[in-house]
Amino acid sequence: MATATTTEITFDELGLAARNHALPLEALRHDVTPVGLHYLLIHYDIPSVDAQTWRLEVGGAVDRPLTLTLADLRSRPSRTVAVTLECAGNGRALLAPRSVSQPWLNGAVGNAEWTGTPLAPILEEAGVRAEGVEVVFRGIDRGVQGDVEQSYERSLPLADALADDVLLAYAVNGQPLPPQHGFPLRLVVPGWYGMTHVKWLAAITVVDEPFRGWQQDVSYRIRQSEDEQGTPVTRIVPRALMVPPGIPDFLTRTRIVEAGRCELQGRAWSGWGPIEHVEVSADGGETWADATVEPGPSRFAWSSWRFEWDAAPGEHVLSCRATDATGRTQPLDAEWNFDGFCNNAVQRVPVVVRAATR
Ligand SMILES: Nc1nc2c(c(=O)[nH]1)N[C@H]1C(S)=C(S)[C@@H](COP(=O)(O)O)O[C@H]1N2
Ligand SMILES: [Mo]
Repeated sequence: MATATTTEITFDELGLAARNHALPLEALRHDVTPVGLHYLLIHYDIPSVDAQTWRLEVGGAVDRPLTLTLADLRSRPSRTVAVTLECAGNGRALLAPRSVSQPWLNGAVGNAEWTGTPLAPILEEAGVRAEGVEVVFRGIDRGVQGDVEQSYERSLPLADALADDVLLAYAVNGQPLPPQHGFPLRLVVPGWYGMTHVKWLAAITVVDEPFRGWQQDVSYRIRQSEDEQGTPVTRIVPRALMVPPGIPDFLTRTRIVEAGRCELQGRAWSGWGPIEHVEVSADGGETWADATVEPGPSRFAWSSWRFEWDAAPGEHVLSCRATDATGRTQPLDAEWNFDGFCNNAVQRVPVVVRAATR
């Protein structure tokens, strides 16, 4: 990935942004994100898959390779779980200098109900051999990235792949997966950044040495320069976002709010531990006060928060900050890295409060 030399967004970035949309922040109001409002990230093209001829191949270092149809998967025990998914590149465009890629501001998130069948029993049926160390998940989609032609592929250490909450999902919010979210089958790994949740799954392969594919070994690593090996991106670091209050200015999205009591609300999540508290600042991060937090329906679904703000006339910058049970929290200023991953610096929402008209 290249680093941008100007602050202006390029046409390449605009093209990516127009294909891969964010969650409109007002949609944080929905407990479960309606499918069309959930963010999207598609590296290459959305495959068009015939469910009749599609098969999932489970193989590699296993005793009994399996070939499964969609009907086979649907006839297995099913589970539905609410999971907050966030792209590891969320916040990338707010870094300076920024890496030239999908230029997310902060809306690359959604909270959906995924239905599928647990992965662990399938791996057990296939019989993972003693030499198996990782499991590689391959999507049908192909493209070129970093000058390398590739299928979209990511791996998980065996222990993480065998975790009880990892699903092979064929439905979202009670409907078959739509093409853009991975029809007919995707991986769901609660708590991990989006790149782990491989869509359009074609093959699951147990390997006897760490996977060195491009999306594993070159990308999705926190590094300060291109030559550095860096450390892998795994679980989601905490973030809180607010429903932008009042009404927006069309172009700048600056919020216009009437003076007086203003109820702020939003969501907060972390892949490392439950959200312990959310704080709100109305002075750009100088002073903070606690919001009321209500946990979500499952461990990896976002929590809700509320805060009564006494809006005084004038210009303000609103921020919110989440802290999880491990003590992880959000910085005021972004922590820069070469590819622009995991930027969970606090949201800044400029608001103009005008004297009440009534
Ligand atoms: N096969 C495949 N799986 C994929 C991707 C992809 O391009 N191809 N993108 C990944 C990334 S980077 C993210 S953030 C999530 C986005 O999931 P969504 O579009 O369903 O929100 O899917 C992941 N799974
Ligand atoms: Mo992503």
